[in-house]
Amino acid sequence: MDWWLGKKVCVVGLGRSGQAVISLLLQRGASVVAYDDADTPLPKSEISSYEHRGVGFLYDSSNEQSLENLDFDLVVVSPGIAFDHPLVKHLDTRGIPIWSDLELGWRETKCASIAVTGTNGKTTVVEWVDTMLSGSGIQTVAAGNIGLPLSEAVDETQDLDVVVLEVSSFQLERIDKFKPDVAVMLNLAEDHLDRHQTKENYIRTKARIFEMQEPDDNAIIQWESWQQLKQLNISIPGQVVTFSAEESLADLYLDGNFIVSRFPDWPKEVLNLDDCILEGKHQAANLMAVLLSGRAMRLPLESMLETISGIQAGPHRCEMIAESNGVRFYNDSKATNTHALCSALQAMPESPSGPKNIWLIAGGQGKELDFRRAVQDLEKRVKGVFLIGETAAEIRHDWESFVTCNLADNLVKAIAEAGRNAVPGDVVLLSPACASFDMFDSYQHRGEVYRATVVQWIDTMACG
Ligand code: UMA
Repeated sequence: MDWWLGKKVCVVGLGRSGQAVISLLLQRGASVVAYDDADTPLPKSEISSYEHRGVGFLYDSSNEQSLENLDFDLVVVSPGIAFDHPLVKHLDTRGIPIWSDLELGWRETKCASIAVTGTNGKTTVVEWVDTMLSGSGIQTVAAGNIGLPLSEAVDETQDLDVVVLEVSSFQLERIDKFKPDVAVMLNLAEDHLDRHQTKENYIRTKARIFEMQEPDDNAIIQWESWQQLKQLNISIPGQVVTFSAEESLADLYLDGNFIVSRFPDWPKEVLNLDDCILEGKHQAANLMAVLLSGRAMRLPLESMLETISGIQAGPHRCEMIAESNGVRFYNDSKATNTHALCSALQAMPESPSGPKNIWLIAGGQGKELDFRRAVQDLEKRVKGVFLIGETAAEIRHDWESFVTCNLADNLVKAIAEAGRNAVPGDVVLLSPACASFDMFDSYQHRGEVYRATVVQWIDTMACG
């Protein structure tokens, strides 16, 4: 606490994380100056309330002279602030330390931490680890990219045993001493190239989750991701354990329907997936990461299995939302990249007449990803595609040689077209492979609109 007294901190970004960071810093006695590129990032009343609490606001970051007069001990950036943001870059060249909200929150956290990163499945694994730990009597909270900024959860951590963190590549860009007791890396596929430019940059940033770990710390990593790190000569200082849905050299792997272990103190067949309510190899891999997190926390296997058997996929993740005349409608709005789309296509139920039974709705805001990576799964599973949003034309260009692609004006029309084409045994799947922000507030909003529109469309068909 004393360390913060009189320290001058610049907080960049006034979204949920920025505001949590300001509150934490004020509580610690630091003096805060805030900056946001938006003209009105907050309502006037909230700005006044911050000013009353002593927060200064920097309104013009383009004036070089006024920037020269700025003197800070520290800058804390929100995840949405890119590495090359002009103000942050300027403060960086002056040698001022720059932390992400994650670094600040972690330094102030009073309990152990499990941090989960990777391209797809992070939120799911964080939720399941949180459920499993709570089910075993461990006091925990889920925070980070999942929605609750770590800085907002800091006070709570003094009464907790462990905080389970979803960690994004954006947050890992500006860490310094961040060292989770258990670091988990799931799959690594192309994502956020609009921010990181190359897949290599993206992987290197993700790998920073292990960077400060010591030999006693636990590093849990998907086997295939580990190979990708090795190819880039990135080593992991902690104790590595691996899992894989494909490779039997991993410590936990998939053999048919069984999760199988190579640990001498665990049974060979750890879990029969028929006893779970989950579909797809990607969910099996997520379960393995959860089991290994529990193992790192020294939970007895029996108590883990008790909670895990009841676990279900969360909303917007390959979620069946309706069935009408033998057609099943799935909401996979959480799929914001090509890799997640492929996992969904592989996980969808097949029709008795064969695997090609999916009417896919995709498209949205792009992240400079390569949509062609999905063509193999599209050819195998998809009857037709309805494309929406900013990327519709680009995706049609990449896919039309492999599958019939139609442009739709919006999600409502895409659902109506897909529904009209579907026959009993078919699946209508929303799995956009894109961010949602061109048409919706978030992936959750997109999923809710999909759900409501599907229900309405089915009702109209039933009446009409
Ligand atoms: N801003 C600027 N300049 C910029 C960019 C943003 O001034 O160049 C300002 C905006 O005007 C806005 C504020 O920054 O006022 C928004 O900050 P932010 O984008 O960091 O968003 P937060 O509300 O703080 O939410 C962040 C995460 N957002 C991002 O990573 C983009 C949330 O993850 C996270 O849940 C939240 O912190 C709590 O930890 C969202 C996300 O989309 C869900 N994450 C990406 C993903 O999952 O793919 C990584």
